[in-house]
Amino acid sequence: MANNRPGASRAAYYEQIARQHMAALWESLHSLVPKAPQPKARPAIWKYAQVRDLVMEAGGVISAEEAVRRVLVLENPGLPGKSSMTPNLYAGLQLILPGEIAPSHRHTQSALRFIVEGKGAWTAVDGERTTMRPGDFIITPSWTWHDHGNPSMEEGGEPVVWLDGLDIPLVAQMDAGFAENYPEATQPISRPEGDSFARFGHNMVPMRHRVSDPTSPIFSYPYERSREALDALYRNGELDDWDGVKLRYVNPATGGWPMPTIATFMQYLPAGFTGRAYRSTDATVYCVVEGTGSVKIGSDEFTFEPHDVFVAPSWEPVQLSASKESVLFSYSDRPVLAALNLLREERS
Ligand code: 1HN
Repeated sequence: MANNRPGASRAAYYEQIARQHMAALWESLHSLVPKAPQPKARPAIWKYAQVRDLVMEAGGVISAEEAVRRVLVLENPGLPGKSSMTPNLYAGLQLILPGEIAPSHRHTQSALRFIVEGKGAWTAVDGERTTMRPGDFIITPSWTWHDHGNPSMEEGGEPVVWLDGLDIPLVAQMDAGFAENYPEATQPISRPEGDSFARFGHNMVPMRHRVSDPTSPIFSYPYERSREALDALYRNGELDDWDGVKLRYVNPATGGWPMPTIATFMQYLPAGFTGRAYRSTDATVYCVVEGTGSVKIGSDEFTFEPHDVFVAPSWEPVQLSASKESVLFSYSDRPVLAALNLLREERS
């Protein structure tokens, strides 16, 4: 005697169960358990030429001190109001002007900085400062104190812009967000600049180092080193049909990812390269370092130039082409997918 009620009374029945905070699974089963990922996030690009002036204008709208972090959030057009680039990851462009300090705080969210434009600003993490240069990749692991600063104009400071990548939506989904402010604007510095790189940045680790931490003991991965490695590999004949020359950043103490929730990569595409299509269940945010080219993501196609940011949602095929030799930085939620046995990839 199933379906023995007219449509109108079925709707009335749904209203009745809703009053008891119940819902009919049979109305949503298909979308709850899709045959393949149905990302709400959309392929999208932020052209730096179109947003740069607005980022710089933010410097006149609010000080770093008042804003705490002067950031324009890059919000995926398919996830409006969610401050999210992908279901798990956040992206934003942060500006710090000469003489400014972004005050010290810490939170359970993990953060990365990828330096887009300008040099000489610093970020302090866990008692050590590191100077920013374009193309550098800097991490702020979960629950580490961090503050940013920029030398004054007289000391040669210039506006610095970087891409922030955080696992904010993931941590929100887990209801695991905690944060606190440091009582002073800047944290005390306990080690000279370069100390962590000297300990861990040269394929060696201190003699009695014990891994006690899932995050990398290196805070800054200088562009110079990554670029040099990609260059040497290309000269040696390395070239993958899908990726060009692609390396992943590593926690030198474990061989794992620099942070437990975010994977980072850098890849080189020679001029004239047309890659084959690739898709995976990790969603990836790209930032163009050098070069020009185009990218097909699902049914969208974008041309890219230096400093552009684009996003490839889960399971959308990605195909990269370079008109000039190009270098792309990227980050994704791959460690999370992998840890949960949800990582799938397809290279076609
Ligand atoms: C944060 O702490 C920073 O430390 C940047 O620079 C962006 C977005 C949301 C929450 C915390 C930073 C952030 C953030």
